[in-house]
Amino acid sequence: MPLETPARIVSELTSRGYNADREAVTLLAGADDPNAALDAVVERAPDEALKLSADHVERILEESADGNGNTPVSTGHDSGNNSGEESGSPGETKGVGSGESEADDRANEVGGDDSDPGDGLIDVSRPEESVRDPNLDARSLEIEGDITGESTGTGEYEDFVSVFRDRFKRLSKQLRSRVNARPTSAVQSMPGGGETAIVGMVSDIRSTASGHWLIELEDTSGTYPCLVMKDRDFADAVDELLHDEVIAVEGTLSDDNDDGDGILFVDSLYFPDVPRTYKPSTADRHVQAALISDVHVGSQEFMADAWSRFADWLHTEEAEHVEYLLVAGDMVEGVGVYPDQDEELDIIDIYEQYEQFSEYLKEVPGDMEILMIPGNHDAVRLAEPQPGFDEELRDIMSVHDARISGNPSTVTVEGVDILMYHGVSLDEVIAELPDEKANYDEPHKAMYQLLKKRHVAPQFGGKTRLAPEEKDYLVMDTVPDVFHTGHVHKLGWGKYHNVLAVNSGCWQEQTAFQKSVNIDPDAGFAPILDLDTLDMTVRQFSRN
Ligand code: D5M
Ligand code: FE
Ligand code: ZN
Repeated sequence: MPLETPARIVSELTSRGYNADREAVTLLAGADDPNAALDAVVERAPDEALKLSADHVERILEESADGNGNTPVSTGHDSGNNSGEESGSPGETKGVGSGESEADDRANEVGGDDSDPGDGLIDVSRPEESVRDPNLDARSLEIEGDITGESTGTGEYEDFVSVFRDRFKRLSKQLRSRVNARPTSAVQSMPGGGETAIVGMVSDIRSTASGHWLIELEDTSGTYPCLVMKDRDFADAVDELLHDEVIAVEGTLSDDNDDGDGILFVDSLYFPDVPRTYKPSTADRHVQAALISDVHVGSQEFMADAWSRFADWLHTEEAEHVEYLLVAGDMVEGVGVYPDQDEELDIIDIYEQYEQFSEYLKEVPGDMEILMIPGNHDAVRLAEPQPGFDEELRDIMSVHDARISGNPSTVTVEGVDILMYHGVSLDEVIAELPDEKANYDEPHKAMYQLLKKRHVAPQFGGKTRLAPEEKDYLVMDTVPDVFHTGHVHKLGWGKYHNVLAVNSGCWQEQTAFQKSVNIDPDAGFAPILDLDTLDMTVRQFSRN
């Protein structure tokens, strides 16, 4: 097998039972004959060594250059060896500024910038410069809100009651500080014409014959009908409502209220929302994270070349600060996820799919901190929250000590809270809301809606399956600094009340189904996040 790229060298070394530090890999990639160099290096590795050092590689290369070794290997000083097919030149897109507007959208600015010289190319003539020297002590990655091992749900009716009670309790707490709400049972006996507020879960939304909106709000004591007149300036907020989300309304009770069939005329409507003044936390040093998802290994449309170019780029000096890799689900294509999916499978066994995924993961630099959560194609329960993979799959994916957590999870990376959620509910938000509020071309706008509702999957009973648990893992108790999703296979990012929302695209070309419904995926891009500034750069590894 040809060994022109660092990624292939890493994978070859791993298959022979070795890891190597980044500098060692770069040196091998720059050798005149990387195959021979690798053989020599492995053959003469110290007995106890599991990780090959740059010193060791350098020694072997020098010896052979001196004529002492019997294999013709040396560091290359021309660019002939390493600029083969696989070393692409990823385009860089414009970064997102730290705009203060509510929706600082920068979607669809992606496009390869071919004039960017040497972008992503491994410069074999200066191998020592493409060496990274990560400060491992400065790293930190903590996980919160992980359902894995905590699931108590039995699927019984009582569990649905408790999960909805918990959702209501926690989201109503966020709203109660803003309105002076009374329970619906108390509102019922208030005199007509009075003012009050209600915090409730949306149980029904209907338009009336005259074009007004009737919203039924439910709390733990009952339900109450609330009327939003069509000419009110907040009437278009009704378009954003989903069933089962928790909101607050303030208004005036109808004159006949204490007759028993009163109604609240709504004067204002509140979402739990993110405060406009929210100040995200940032890392104390310049360090970056690659936010990706939807790799779909095992699918005939998985883009192996783009992936390898991405992995190669991670080995370059340009990527030396990319120390974290966060994967928001759909590692593999899975089996039986959608009708007729098997016709497009490259690997039909789910375990083999994970084994192959793991091979691709090996191409990534060994020093990176990796965190993965499952998606709807992965081999865990479909209902959310999804626990992280079982032991058998963890074993298969143990490459580079990757960490695994449930969907959703909040991961705090050097002080930055990143809420990772695969994103199945985005399909629902996009289907239910008007186009300008949520659409596939601007997936971050649908994410803004989830932030506004402070819940990653508000609506029950639609596309998103919910597993009833004692507590609702899908509520956003605290505001994340970054919200990272995938699933819709579209790239888009922007800031909502200073929170960066990123949907990360995919590594799978358009499938037959996607073609039939006109989904045009953004495939082969890697959004790179500066953890110290929360600025974003998107790199393209696909060729178009
Ligand atoms: O889903 C990728 C995107 O495509 C996501 O928006 C759902 C949609 N999708 C893909 N296949 C189907 C089928 N067969 N029915 C409905 N929606 C579909 P992913 O789950 O990552 O493949
Ligand atoms: Fe996917
Ligand atoms: Zn998905």
